[in-house]
Amino acid sequence: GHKSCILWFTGFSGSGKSTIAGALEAKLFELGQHTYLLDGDNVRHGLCGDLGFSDADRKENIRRVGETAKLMVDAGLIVLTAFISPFQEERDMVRNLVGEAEFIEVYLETPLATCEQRDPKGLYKKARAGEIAHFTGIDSDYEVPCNPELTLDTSTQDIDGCVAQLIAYLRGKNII
Ligand code: GGZ
Repeated sequence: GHKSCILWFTGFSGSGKSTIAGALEAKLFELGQHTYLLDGDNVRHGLCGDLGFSDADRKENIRRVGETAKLMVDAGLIVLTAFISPFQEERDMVRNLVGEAEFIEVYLETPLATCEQRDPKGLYKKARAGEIAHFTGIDSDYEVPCNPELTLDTSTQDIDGCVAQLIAYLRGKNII
Protein backbone atom coordinates (compact mmCIF):
# COMPACT_ATOMS: atom_id res chain seq x y z
CA GLY A 1 0.00 0.00 0.00
CA HIS A 2 0.98 3.63 -0.31
CA LYS A 3 -0.19 7.12 0.45
CA SER A 4 -1.46 9.00 -2.56
CA CYS A 5 0.07 12.35 -3.42
CA ILE A 6 0.79 14.82 -6.19
CA LEU A 7 4.30 15.30 -7.52
CA TRP A 8 3.97 18.77 -9.05
CA PHE A 9 6.81 19.46 -11.50
CA THR A 10 7.34 23.12 -12.40
CA GLY A 11 9.93 24.87 -14.58
CA PHE A 12 10.64 26.27 -18.03
CA SER A 13 9.76 24.58 -21.31
CA GLY A 14 12.66 22.21 -22.00
CA SER A 15 13.73 22.03 -18.34
CA GLY A 16 13.07 18.27 -18.17
CA LYS A 17 9.68 18.12 -16.40
CA SER A 18 8.04 15.57 -18.71
CA THR A 19 11.22 13.53 -19.11
CA ILE A 20 11.87 13.19 -15.37
CA ALA A 21 8.17 12.67 -14.55
CA GLY A 22 7.98 9.95 -17.23
CA ALA A 23 11.13 8.21 -15.97
CA LEU A 24 9.88 8.40 -12.37
CA GLU A 25 6.52 6.98 -13.44
CA ALA A 26 8.26 4.00 -15.08
CA LYS A 27 10.24 3.37 -11.88
CA LEU A 28 7.10 3.62 -9.71
CA PHE A 29 5.36 1.12 -12.02
CA GLU A 30 8.26 -1.31 -11.47
CA LEU A 31 7.71 -0.87 -7.75
CA GLY A 32 4.03 -1.81 -8.15
CA GLN A 33 2.65 1.69 -7.59
CA HIS A 34 -0.46 3.03 -9.33
CA THR A 35 0.21 6.36 -11.01
CA TYR A 36 -1.07 8.83 -13.58
CA LEU A 37 0.92 11.48 -15.44
CA LEU A 38 -0.88 14.66 -16.44
CA ASP A 39 0.93 16.87 -18.96
CA GLY A 40 0.25 19.14 -21.90
CA ASP A 41 -0.04 16.19 -24.26
CA ASN A 42 -3.09 14.71 -22.53
CA VAL A 43 -4.63 17.90 -21.12
CA ARG A 44 -4.11 20.84 -23.47
CA HIS A 45 -5.88 19.11 -26.39
CA GLY A 46 -8.97 18.01 -24.44
CA LEU A 47 -9.81 19.27 -20.93
CA CYS A 48 -8.00 22.57 -21.59
CA GLY A 49 -8.34 22.67 -25.37
CA ASP A 50 -10.04 26.07 -25.19
CA LEU A 51 -7.08 27.70 -23.40
CA GLY A 52 -4.00 29.50 -24.74
CA PHE A 53 -0.98 31.07 -23.03
CA SER A 54 -2.18 34.41 -21.66
CA ASP A 55 -1.67 34.77 -17.90
CA ALA A 56 -5.41 34.24 -17.36
CA ASP A 57 -5.49 31.09 -19.50
CA ARG A 58 -2.42 29.62 -17.77
CA LYS A 59 -4.10 30.23 -14.38
CA GLU A 60 -7.26 28.47 -15.56
CA ASN A 61 -5.16 25.64 -17.02
CA ILE A 62 -3.48 25.08 -13.65
CA ARG A 63 -6.78 25.35 -11.76
CA ARG A 64 -8.34 22.60 -13.89
CA VAL A 65 -5.24 20.42 -13.69
CA GLY A 66 -5.21 20.88 -9.90
CA GLU A 67 -8.87 19.90 -9.53
CA THR A 68 -8.34 16.87 -11.78
CA ALA A 69 -5.23 15.82 -9.90
CA LYS A 70 -7.14 16.09 -6.61
CA LEU A 71 -9.81 13.68 -7.91
CA MET A 72 -7.06 11.25 -8.86
CA VAL A 73 -5.48 11.54 -5.42
CA ASP A 74 -8.90 10.79 -3.92
CA ALA A 75 -8.96 7.67 -6.14
CA GLY A 76 -5.70 6.53 -4.52
CA LEU A 77 -3.17 7.32 -7.24
CA ILE A 78 0.27 8.86 -7.15
CA VAL A 79 -0.29 11.74 -9.57
CA LEU A 80 2.55 13.36 -11.50
CA THR A 81 1.96 16.70 -13.26
CA ALA A 82 4.30 18.36 -15.75
CA PHE A 83 3.22 21.93 -16.49
CA ILE A 84 5.27 25.12 -16.55
CA SER A 85 2.85 26.44 -13.90
CA PRO A 86 4.67 29.79 -13.79
CA PHE A 87 2.81 31.47 -10.92
CA GLN A 88 3.29 30.93 -7.19
CA GLU A 89 -0.35 31.79 -6.42
CA GLU A 90 -1.78 28.96 -8.55
CA ARG A 91 0.78 26.44 -7.30
CA ASP A 92 -0.18 27.41 -3.74
CA MET A 93 -3.87 27.13 -4.64
CA VAL A 94 -3.34 23.49 -5.65
CA ARG A 95 -1.25 22.88 -2.52
CA ASN A 96 -4.12 24.15 -0.36
CA LEU A 97 -6.66 22.17 -2.39
CA VAL A 98 -4.98 18.78 -1.86
CA GLY A 99 -3.34 19.49 1.50
CA GLU A 100 0.23 20.23 2.53
CA ALA A 101 1.19 16.59 3.21
CA GLU A 102 0.02 15.37 -0.21
CA PHE A 103 1.58 18.15 -2.33
CA ILE A 104 5.20 17.71 -3.38
CA GLU A 105 6.45 20.66 -5.44
CA VAL A 106 9.41 19.69 -7.62
CA TYR A 107 11.24 22.68 -9.08
CA LEU A 108 13.26 22.04 -12.24
CA GLU A 109 15.83 24.84 -11.93
CA THR A 110 17.52 24.02 -15.24
CA PRO A 111 18.73 27.46 -16.45
CA LEU A 112 16.82 29.18 -19.23
CA ALA A 113 19.99 29.26 -21.39
CA THR A 114 20.17 25.44 -21.26
CA CYS A 115 16.46 25.06 -22.07
CA GLU A 116 16.86 27.48 -24.97
CA GLN A 117 19.90 25.58 -26.25
CA ARG A 118 17.96 22.31 -26.19
CA ASP A 119 14.94 23.84 -27.91
CA PRO A 120 13.55 20.40 -28.86
CA LYS A 121 10.50 21.82 -30.65
CA GLY A 122 12.11 25.01 -32.00
CA LEU A 123 9.71 27.10 -29.91
CA TYR A 124 12.37 29.34 -28.31
CA LYS A 125 13.68 30.19 -31.77
CA LYS A 126 10.16 31.13 -32.85
CA ALA A 127 9.64 33.15 -29.66
CA ARG A 128 12.91 35.07 -30.23
CA ALA A 129 11.82 35.75 -33.79
CA GLY A 130 8.52 37.15 -32.53
CA GLU A 131 6.49 34.33 -34.10
CA ILE A 132 5.16 33.15 -30.70
CA ALA A 133 4.03 35.75 -28.17
CA HIS A 134 3.96 35.34 -24.35
CA PHE A 135 6.62 32.63 -24.27
CA THR A 136 7.73 31.75 -20.74
CA GLY A 137 11.21 33.12 -20.01
CA ILE A 138 11.21 35.32 -23.12
CA ASP A 139 8.23 37.64 -22.76
CA SER A 140 6.14 35.90 -20.11
CA ASP A 141 7.01 35.56 -16.40
CA TYR A 142 8.19 32.55 -14.43
CA GLU A 143 8.06 32.93 -10.65
CA VAL A 144 10.70 30.77 -8.96
CA PRO A 145 9.09 28.56 -6.27
CA CYS A 146 9.49 29.95 -2.72
CA ASN A 147 9.58 26.64 -0.86
CA PRO A 148 9.72 23.63 -3.19
CA GLU A 149 9.99 20.22 -1.53
CA LEU A 150 12.64 19.24 -4.09
CA THR A 151 14.87 21.08 -6.55
CA LEU A 152 16.43 19.38 -9.57
CA ASP A 153 18.70 20.64 -12.34
CA THR A 154 18.91 18.52 -15.49
CA SER A 155 21.86 20.59 -16.76
CA THR A 156 24.04 19.11 -13.99
CA GLN A 157 22.20 15.89 -12.96
CA ASP A 158 21.34 12.96 -15.21
CA ILE A 159 17.85 11.43 -15.42
CA ASP A 160 18.70 8.42 -13.23
CA GLY A 161 20.14 10.72 -10.55
CA CYS A 162 16.99 12.85 -10.53
CA VAL A 163 14.76 9.77 -10.33
CA ALA A 164 16.87 8.34 -7.49
CA GLN A 165 16.51 11.62 -5.56
CA LEU A 166 12.72 11.55 -6.02
CA ILE A 167 12.42 7.89 -4.98
CA ALA A 168 14.54 8.56 -1.87
CA TYR A 169 12.27 11.48 -0.99
CA LEU A 170 9.11 9.36 -1.37
CA ARG A 171 10.62 6.58 0.75
CA GLY A 172 11.70 9.08 3.40
CA LYS A 173 8.14 10.34 3.67
CA ASN A 174 6.76 6.77 3.77
CA ILE A 175 4.75 7.46 0.63
CA ILE A 176 6.13 4.34 -1.03
C1 GGZ B 1 5.24 28.53 -23.00
C2 GGZ B 1 4.36 27.29 -24.73
C3 GGZ B 1 3.87 28.46 -25.30
C4 GGZ B 1 4.11 29.70 -24.66
C5 GGZ B 1 3.31 26.79 -26.59
N1 GGZ B 1 4.78 29.69 -23.49
O1 GGZ B 1 8.10 22.41 -24.44
P1 GGZ B 1 6.64 22.19 -24.57
O2 GGZ B 1 6.01 23.24 -25.56
O3 GGZ B 1 6.13 20.86 -24.85
O4 GGZ B 1 6.02 22.77 -23.27
C6 GGZ B 1 5.42 24.04 -23.42
C7 GGZ B 1 3.94 23.91 -23.21
C8 GGZ B 1 3.55 24.71 -21.98
O5 GGZ B 1 2.23 24.40 -21.60
P2 GGZ B 1 1.81 24.33 -20.07
O6 GGZ B 1 0.39 23.85 -20.03
O7 GGZ B 1 2.81 23.55 -19.30
O8 GGZ B 1 1.92 25.87 -19.64
S1 GGZ B 1 1.30 26.59 -18.33
O9 GGZ B 1 1.58 25.74 -17.16
O10 GGZ B 1 1.96 27.89 -18.27
O11 GGZ B 1 -0.16 26.71 -18.53
C9 GGZ B 1 5.59 24.44 -24.90
C10 GGZ B 1 4.21 24.82 -25.36
O12 GGZ B 1 3.29 24.40 -24.36
N2 GGZ B 1 4.00 26.26 -25.54
N3 GGZ B 1 3.21 28.13 -26.46
N4 GGZ B 1 3.68 30.86 -25.17
N5 GGZ B 1 5.07 27.32 -23.58
